[in-house]
Amino acid sequence: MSTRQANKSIFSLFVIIFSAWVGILCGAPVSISEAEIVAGDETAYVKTGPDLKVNGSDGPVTLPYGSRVIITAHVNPESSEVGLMRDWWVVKHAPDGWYYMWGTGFWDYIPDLSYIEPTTQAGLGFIPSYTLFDSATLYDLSKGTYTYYFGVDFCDGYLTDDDLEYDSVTITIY
Ligand SMILES: [Ca+2]
Repeated sequence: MSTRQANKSIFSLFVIIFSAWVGILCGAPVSISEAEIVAGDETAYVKTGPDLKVNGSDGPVTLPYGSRVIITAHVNPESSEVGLMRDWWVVKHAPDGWYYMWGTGFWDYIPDLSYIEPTTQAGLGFIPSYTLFDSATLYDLSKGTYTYYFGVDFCDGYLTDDDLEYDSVTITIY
């Protein structure tokens, strides 16, 4: 299993755990196989769903400290999905833990993914490129490994595997 696949699996595992938690609260059945399908469907998903890149690459990327790092998000929804309301999730796992993005460019530390809130709730549309992070205008990433996640799912304020599509990119600073 590659690092990318492993990281996606970790994220899926959190989705499964969180889905189970939501399912318990809502009394809804939870299908683990659905999350596994999402995790294993990267090719189709990348073409039509959210996409993340670091310095234009799908990664993983390894760079020395002080290198310029630009992380961009793209969305290419299927035509049948344009306009559908979705929760939009932007999350990163940094060396010191999990963060989610709220508003534009503000990150909040969270103890685990059960504290996550949607970055926004909006209809799906085509986004050619949106800069989530640029070290030239913000700060240099400290040494360590970071994995950024960007995804959309059914619009209910919770991160579940309902219609979940996401991408991730990993960057290591040494
Ligand atoms: Ca949701």
